[in-house]
Amino acid sequence: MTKQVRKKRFWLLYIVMVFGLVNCLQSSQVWAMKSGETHVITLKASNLPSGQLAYQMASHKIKSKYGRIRDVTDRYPQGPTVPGPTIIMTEGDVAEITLEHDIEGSTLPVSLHVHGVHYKIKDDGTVKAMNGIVDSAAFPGKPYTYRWEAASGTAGTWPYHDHTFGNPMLGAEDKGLYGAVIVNPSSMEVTALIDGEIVDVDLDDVKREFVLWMHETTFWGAEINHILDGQQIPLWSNPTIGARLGELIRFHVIGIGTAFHTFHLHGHRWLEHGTSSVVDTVNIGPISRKTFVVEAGEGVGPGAWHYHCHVLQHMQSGMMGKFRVLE
Ligand SMILES: [Cu+2]
Repeated sequence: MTKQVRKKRFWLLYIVMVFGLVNCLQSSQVWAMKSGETHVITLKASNLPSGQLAYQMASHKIKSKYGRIRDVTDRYPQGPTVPGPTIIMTEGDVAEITLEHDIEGSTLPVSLHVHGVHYKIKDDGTVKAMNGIVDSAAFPGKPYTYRWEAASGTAGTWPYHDHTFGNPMLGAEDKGLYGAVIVNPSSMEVTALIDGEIVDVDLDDVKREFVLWMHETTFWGAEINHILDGQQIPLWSNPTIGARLGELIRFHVIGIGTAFHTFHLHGHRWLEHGTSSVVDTVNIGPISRKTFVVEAGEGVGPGAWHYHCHVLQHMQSGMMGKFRVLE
């Protein structure tokens, strides 16, 4: 083998190795979560078998800034759910969300109005009479595409909901057309109280997230299970939720409707968001939300820990569930 051939082979091998490494890093979750990705989503406004309105994830593809595409649609339930799918982004990401009208027997516009992230007025999810520009909504056979930008400074848990269906000024958010957007900070770290210390928790260490909506006298829940690659599990009303002792669990508690609530979880305490104040009960008004991390059973051990709204009339109406912590 001549020196020239050896040199050629060396460079060929070098290129193949670098290409392989880049591909490998890109497909790994860590790399993917920290780059400015584009979420190409198709969401349907649909009905549950009971006829109740609900959103459904039809397709979710994540495009990396290098053009690589991952299809994560199978993380979502196959049918419509209440609450609707949780859309998870990282600061720096963009979402292009096409909403399809799949509501039986209706030609009324249905929309997506989001809180917290950046978007242009055409993506407001309101009717032309309200935004002065366009009916920012889907009609039967005429989908509408929204663009959301999870810009720097928009980290947090935000609601999205309909703003037009059945009532052009209000929409049908209280009839099942709502869901959450979680914008994770680009640092992928959040502050939490763990073993009595205020520490920064790496979000990659959180095993499960529970999204609990407080609507009138009922909790409506969903689990995001990171042990199962981010699988979203519908939990429906007043659910029993569960974790293993010592797991880091992130709660997202959001209000919707007209009532004011106090969310309380037995045996656990956490940091009031953005403060060093240790609490075990938080106030939740309509469309306000609280997000916090707990270590399951920390200092108290396993058990069927009760969670409930602490407004007495709501408790009396059954607004409660269990947080089962297993050994
Ligand atoms: Cu309540």
